[in-house]
Amino acid sequence: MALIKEVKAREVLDSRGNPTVECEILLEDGSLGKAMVPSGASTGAHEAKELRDGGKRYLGKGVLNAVSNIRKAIATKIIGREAEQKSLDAFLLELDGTPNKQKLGANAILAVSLASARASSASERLPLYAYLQKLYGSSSLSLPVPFANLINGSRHAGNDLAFQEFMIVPIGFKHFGEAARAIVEIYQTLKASLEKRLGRSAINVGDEGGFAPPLQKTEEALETLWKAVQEAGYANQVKLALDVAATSIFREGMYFVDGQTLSSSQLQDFYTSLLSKFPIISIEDPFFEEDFASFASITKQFPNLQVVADDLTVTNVSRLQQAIQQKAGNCLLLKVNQVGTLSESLEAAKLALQNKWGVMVSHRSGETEDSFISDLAVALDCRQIKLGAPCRSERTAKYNRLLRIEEEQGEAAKLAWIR
Ligand code: 2PG
Ligand code: MG
Repeated sequence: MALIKEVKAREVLDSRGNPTVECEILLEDGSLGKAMVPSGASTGAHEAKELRDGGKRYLGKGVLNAVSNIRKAIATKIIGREAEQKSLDAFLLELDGTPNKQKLGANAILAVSLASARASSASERLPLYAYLQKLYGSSSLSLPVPFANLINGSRHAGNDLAFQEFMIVPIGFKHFGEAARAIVEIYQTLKASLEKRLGRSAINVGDEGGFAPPLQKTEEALETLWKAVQEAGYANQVKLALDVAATSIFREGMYFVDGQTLSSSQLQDFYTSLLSKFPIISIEDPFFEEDFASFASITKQFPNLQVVADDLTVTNVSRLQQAIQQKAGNCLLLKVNQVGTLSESLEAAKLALQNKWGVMVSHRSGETEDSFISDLAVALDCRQIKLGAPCRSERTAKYNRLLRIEEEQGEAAKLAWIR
């Protein structure tokens, strides 16, 4: 295994125009790896700490301290070490020494962790997904079913929708390319129908490239979305999914939805009614991030529903263990920057899959052109990825990477749905 020769870091910009960290690692055999770190808006309280500079520069959002931590505290200690992922990540944790990576910053640590993985894949002359597959130890690869967020609400948009993400899930296809095509055709059909009905301002897009129309009610958004699916001719091959991001609508024990104030059991009734009207197969973060009991209740009530834990579990093994024990959900949302190293993300995925939970690899609302997560989803063989609308380059970067992987895999490429 090659030794680390050089480590560079810099401040670059993410898709919301905020600074983020980029790291480059050069190995002694000449292999180079580069990675950029994403950033959330509806972040979970238990996520690893993203270090921001504060002060006036970039309205407090600069990441020069994180960059300097890579250049000084980290680079000096890892140059000359082997780029072996597990031991490197463990060493980074040790260097930081805090439970939530607040000393060096999860953004600094993750940039190094991912850049090193890329450098190692180059060193082994493997495509990133094949290197990650080896690292993770999965016996097969697959192209993931893309969860495409076509209507944005809540903290990702300037409209009044209470729920954050209204997604389509193309489950009836053999190839990723066909699924991507269906998503695009539905997206364009939705665009035309929104413009016709609500005017041009309805086709402005939110943070994840989905439309942010001036709709108020959850049902209205679902109806509009489902009509577009039907109109585009895909009703038999496409289902719907939600990310409620319920912590964003939770205050003092109650949920604020569509002009109503709901208790958790009333919110569960609301989901029951939505499930009876629309072909929804997956709901993410249906309740507040500490409410394991309500997650367990909805998981029990709807055995065929995928209940995805995001802010609840934050890609963290001990939070996930708690959720598994309490049967609070049945699918882990996996976001590498929630936990801050590649190795910890892989451990979380392993724990989920061993316990018959699903795993959905996910982007963040603040993204970059880095498509690492596409390779990761293929490598884990987890069969699901959340990557926003097929619009805006930080989103299409992930779709396009998957299209390239599918081409590279040829006949061996398979797109499969698990539930
Ligand atoms: C989520 C994500 C990504 P954010 O809640 O799942 O869609 O949003 O990155 O803002 O946390
Ligand atoms: Mg979420």
